[in-house]
Amino acid sequence: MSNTLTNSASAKSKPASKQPLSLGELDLPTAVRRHLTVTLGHFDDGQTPGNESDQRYLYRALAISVRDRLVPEWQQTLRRMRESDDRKVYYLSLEFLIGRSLTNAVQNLDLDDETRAAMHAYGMEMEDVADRELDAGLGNGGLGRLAACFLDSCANLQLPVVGYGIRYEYGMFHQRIEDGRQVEDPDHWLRDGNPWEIVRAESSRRIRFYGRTEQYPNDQGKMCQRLVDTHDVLAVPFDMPIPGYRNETVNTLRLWKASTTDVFDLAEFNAGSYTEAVATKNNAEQISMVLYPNDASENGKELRLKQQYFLVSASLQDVIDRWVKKYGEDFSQFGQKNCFQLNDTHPACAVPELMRLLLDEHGLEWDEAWDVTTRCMAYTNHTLLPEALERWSVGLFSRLLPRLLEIIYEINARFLKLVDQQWPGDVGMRREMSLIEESDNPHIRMAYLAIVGSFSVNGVAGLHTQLLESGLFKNFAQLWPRKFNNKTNGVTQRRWLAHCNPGLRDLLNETIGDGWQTDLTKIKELAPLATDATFRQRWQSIKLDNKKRLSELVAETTGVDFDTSFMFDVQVKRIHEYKRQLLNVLHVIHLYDRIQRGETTGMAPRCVLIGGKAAPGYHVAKLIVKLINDVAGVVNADPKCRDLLRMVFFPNYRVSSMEVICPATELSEQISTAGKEASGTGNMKFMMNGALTIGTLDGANIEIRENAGDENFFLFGLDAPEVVETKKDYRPNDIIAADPDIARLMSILESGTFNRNNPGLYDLLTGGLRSPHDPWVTIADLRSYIDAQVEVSNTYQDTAKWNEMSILNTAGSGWFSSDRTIAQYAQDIWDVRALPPLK
Ligand code: B1N
Repeated sequence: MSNTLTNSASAKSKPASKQPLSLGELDLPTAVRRHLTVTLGHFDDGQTPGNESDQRYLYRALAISVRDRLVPEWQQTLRRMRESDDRKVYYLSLEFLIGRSLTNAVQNLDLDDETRAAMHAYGMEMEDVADRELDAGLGNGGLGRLAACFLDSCANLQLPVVGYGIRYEYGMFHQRIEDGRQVEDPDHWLRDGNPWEIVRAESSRRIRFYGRTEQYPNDQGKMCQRLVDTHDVLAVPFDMPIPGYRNETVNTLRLWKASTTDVFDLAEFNAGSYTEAVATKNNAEQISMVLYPNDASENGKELRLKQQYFLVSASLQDVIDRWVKKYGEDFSQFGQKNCFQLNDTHPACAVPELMRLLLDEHGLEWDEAWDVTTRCMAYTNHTLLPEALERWSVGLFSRLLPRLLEIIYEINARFLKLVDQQWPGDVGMRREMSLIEESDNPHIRMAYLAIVGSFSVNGVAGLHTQLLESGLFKNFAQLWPRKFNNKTNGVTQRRWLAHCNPGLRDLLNETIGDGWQTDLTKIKELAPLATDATFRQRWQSIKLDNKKRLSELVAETTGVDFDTSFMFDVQVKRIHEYKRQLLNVLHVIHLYDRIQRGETTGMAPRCVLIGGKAAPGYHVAKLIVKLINDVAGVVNADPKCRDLLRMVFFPNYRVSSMEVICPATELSEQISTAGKEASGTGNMKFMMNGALTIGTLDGANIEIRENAGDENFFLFGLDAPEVVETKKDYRPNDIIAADPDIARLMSILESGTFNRNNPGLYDLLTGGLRSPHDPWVTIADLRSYIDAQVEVSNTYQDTAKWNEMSILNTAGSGWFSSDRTIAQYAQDIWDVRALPPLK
């Protein structure tokens, strides 16, 4: 048998580099068999893979075979990038929450049928093989998943965008529940190898830490700065393909791994400490070892700052190196031709680092360098929570990054002159706006650094941007009103509808065509069908199938039986006080109380599912996890609840679990304290999949309600200004005493119903709820929440009505495609267009 890998006569006559690379043209079954046997050295007997380990081999063989198909388009796209003189964008992010790649590639390459058939030959379903892939969990939550959705949309729109991140050896920890408590296990996601990455050692970069700056005269006698006595680390790039949707475009996510520079400490080496010298390798590799598992809170650790600088310096060097190779040392157009989008302040060191590279390594003058820098940096803010605003101690900074600190001081000095021009003599304003927060232990305000160094500052939902402009960044918005803009988040409908909900995908394709997969505004064509009884029937039966799938997963992972005739009521997101999982639990306790008292008329049976990870050091969040598990334990064991209520804590919530959860959800819980959730993106995934939302006027909920129609959204609670007002005279104990339902549910919680053997266990939580200083004003919203849940219950029992509202939610979700969000970034901020095809 001849194939393209063996040397044919004609191939011999061509130079090797001109021979066609046709590995990707092998039919899929042949490719899989070849990789299974040759590449992986696994079973060559063609027998059905029986055990899990065999299936993992099959997964890998399939993944490599699919990757082979991506490679030619990937190379083409890289060439299109290189040959284009148009502006390019670099999305700098400490997090990319990719999840699985196989099914995404299969879908985007239109290989579904072929793959299915190839797996059948092994007696396997494609889905079961795909299930063997470990999630790439290189992110905490919304911010990291947003970065992944953005890359998908950029590839879909064929935009010249490269993602830059860190190749963490250990991603987001694995969560296990033991005696109702969260236990963290390391996530060694690379243990079986990663078929989706290609290492490019030849493009490694040197990153320099510590040391000191020194003045020296350059060739022209000009005094310049340089760093000496640094401790260096190598950044090695690993590239991952980001396939566009059936458009012959494959973009790149470049992830940096830290490694030793291989230049051993010679003194130590010669002193015979060979092993010690080799062991320094370990030290260098710490930098990319583990993702910090804190969502929306900073921690001030030196290693985290090292990670940030490591990412930023490697990526900027990479871009500048390519620039110099193409255009030489002329940087006059660099700002017009490049744009760096900073995903929160985590990569904000990019501002002083680009300055350093331009000043110290490429000889630009300050004004020129500043002009270039402020033309190409753009900053996205993702949170208003004060505890998440990054500040780095000047002491730490001066040790780790001495030259960067000098540059930051200079940026600040010049900036404060501008402040003085705007507000002459106003020392209070200088203090407030300074990049340095003065105290005994001064800190650098990274958000201010990012604002001063960027030409664009954006929030992630309408309300969030308004609050930034009127609150947190008020002075800056006054100084530079045109810098500020809103870009409401979105999610990719290809993963979060087409892939995760194949039943609904097929129904949509059949009724409105498949154009929505690349243009979600088309989904509004569904709206007229909301009143069509047969269509509603089909809609409902798809939901039921999805509920069955989730119910099986719940049974497998928790042993709890989720009755698919009940309403599926879901809250999945990081566990955080501001997200108010406690409010949800209080409502469940209220239902439990009603059931105990036999007051169940009008109550729609529910399965309540809560999932999410707590930051390992966040004590209160971990206690909330314990409470959820304890309440679930009591509810599920109570025969009186049997026909009306079930509850689970879903363990180890991650991207691949959301792919099963969101298509099955009927009620989406988006119940944060108004003004606290910057946007939310889970809310959008649920809406797309036909869930109705019960929510506050917070983040993107406001826009969800506008797009679904007020009548198709269960609104409750205080709005953001009312929360501020309420806090001035907040007396939760009075509210509890005055409302019998609330008084009763609190007394059930406080009497030890859920902690029989552990009195006082929840005092911290109940004390918080009763405190006049509770920042989340949970009790203030409880009555309104309970009432809205009654509304939900009543509506659910009118099946036709519920389905109509569900259809209208999906039909209204067109605005929430990340394709729309990215088109806005491309237009308003980046000023970039689609890559032209190769000439
Ligand atoms: O970013 C998401 C938003 O939809 C969410 O509302 C918002 O909470 C989330 C420090 C964060 N904000 N800040 C973070 C993550 C990791 C970390 O170390 C902060 N995450 C958000 C997307 O815009």
